[in-house]
Amino acid sequence: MRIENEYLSQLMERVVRRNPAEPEFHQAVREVLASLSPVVDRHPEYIEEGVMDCLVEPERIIKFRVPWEDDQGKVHVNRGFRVQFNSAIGPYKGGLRFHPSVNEGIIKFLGFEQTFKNSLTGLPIGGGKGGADFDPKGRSDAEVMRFCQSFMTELSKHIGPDTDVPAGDIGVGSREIGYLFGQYKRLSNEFTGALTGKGLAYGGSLARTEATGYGLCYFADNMLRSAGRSFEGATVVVSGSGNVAIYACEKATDFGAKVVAMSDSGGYVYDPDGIDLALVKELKEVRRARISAYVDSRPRAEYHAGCAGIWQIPCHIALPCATQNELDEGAARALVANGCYAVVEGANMPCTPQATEVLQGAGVLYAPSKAANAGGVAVSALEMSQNSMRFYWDFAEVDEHLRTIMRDLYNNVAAAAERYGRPGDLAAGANIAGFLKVADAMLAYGLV
Ligand code: NDP
Ligand code: 2IT
Repeated sequence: MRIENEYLSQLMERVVRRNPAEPEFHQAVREVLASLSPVVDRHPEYIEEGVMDCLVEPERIIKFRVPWEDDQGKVHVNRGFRVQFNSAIGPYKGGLRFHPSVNEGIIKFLGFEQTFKNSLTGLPIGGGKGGADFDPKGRSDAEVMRFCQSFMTELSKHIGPDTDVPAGDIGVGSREIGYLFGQYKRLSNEFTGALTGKGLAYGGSLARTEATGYGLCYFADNMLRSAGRSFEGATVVVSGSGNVAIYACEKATDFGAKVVAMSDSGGYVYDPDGIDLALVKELKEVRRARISAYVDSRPRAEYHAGCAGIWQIPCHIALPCATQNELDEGAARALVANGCYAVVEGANMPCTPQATEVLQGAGVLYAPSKAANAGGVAVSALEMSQNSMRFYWDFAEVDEHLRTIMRDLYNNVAAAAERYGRPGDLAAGANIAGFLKVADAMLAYGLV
């Protein structure tokens, strides 16, 4: 991906040099800088005032040891991170990921993306991300609790309702948030909204569980309609079977689509009759089982080991909702060849740059993650509002806010693309619109 502006191109070289061995971070920064060339050409003050240099450097990185004891009394030591990327427009906000693949570069890419995503929601939240290289798979509840308590013992020193408000991401769902919040409350001796995604019994918001997947489909619905299409009657493939994938499947089905495939890191299921979502929820949310168990109760469905094959299934709309770089160039070519007309990113950065190029080159409607999956963090911000008010809205009210936020977000992104000479390029539009608000706040502060 070429960065036209000379200064930004050199800045990119510095980013690569100063952050060695962090390919995901380089990928995320390059993609943003490539679309900001027309902006800085028109507004050189963003370069002259140091905004661009500050933007690619996290305000703070916290890195810590997380010792914990398993059920046999054996001690394990994991690595914990919190990257507080940018607080120009609000307290740092973003999820925590527990997965063995987590490292500083991954958290930096996620924190960088989060800054623009949070700006796009229109709500007052800055960008942050955290996590640990801990693998919750196969661990007992007691082990997960001890890990979360140890993790929060350090993290609690750095967060707070007006400073930094973490939430869930891969491997961090309602169980983990419960343990983390319980420990935060105990250490701080305060009941404040320092985390979101909380359970409904202790300060959570209705519709937060559904928000990322529902918001994804609300965004997609706006995008599809503007192109004279809709979910109605469409065949959809969803990768992943976690929080985002499940509620994307639910809303796409509500909108009249048939979802025929879902996956996990072991493989994918193809169900020609349409995915039985109640069964997926039972397997994933209750039993924490593998997706392969789906075919035990659905004899017409097929299980295939390995994730990549899911993109070979013919579909009209693809919703990658598992992880970064899960959809590569070959997968994009297969989607195009099979008549896919929309790819809407539920996961963060699920398409490789080459895949995005193939999709956009073929005229596929492409919705980048920082716009399309912003519904989750948007409802997290609404959870913060409700916590501050010490009040709750009902499901319909939160859902209505979410619909409005995703509609406005789509319009804002499409308009920014148009304004900067890239009509229809929602990836450029998202980068530009997300950037402008953050950059103008940074300009207003002077050098900080
Ligand atoms: P979950 O942990 O609930 O689910 C993750 C799903 O993706 C699981 O099915 C998991 O399979 C699969 N997966 C994870 N890693 C890999 C991998 N390396 N290869 C293949 N499959 C993998 O996470 P979420 O649903 O919350 O998150 C999914 C994506 O959405 C992530 O990119 C996340 O950053 C993004 N996101 C999440 C938001 C949220 O509110 N939760 C908001 C916005 C974006 P397995 O169980 O086998 O590991
Ligand atoms: O990537 C994301 O936007 C999230 N994991 C949700 C973050 C949040 O603070 O709700």
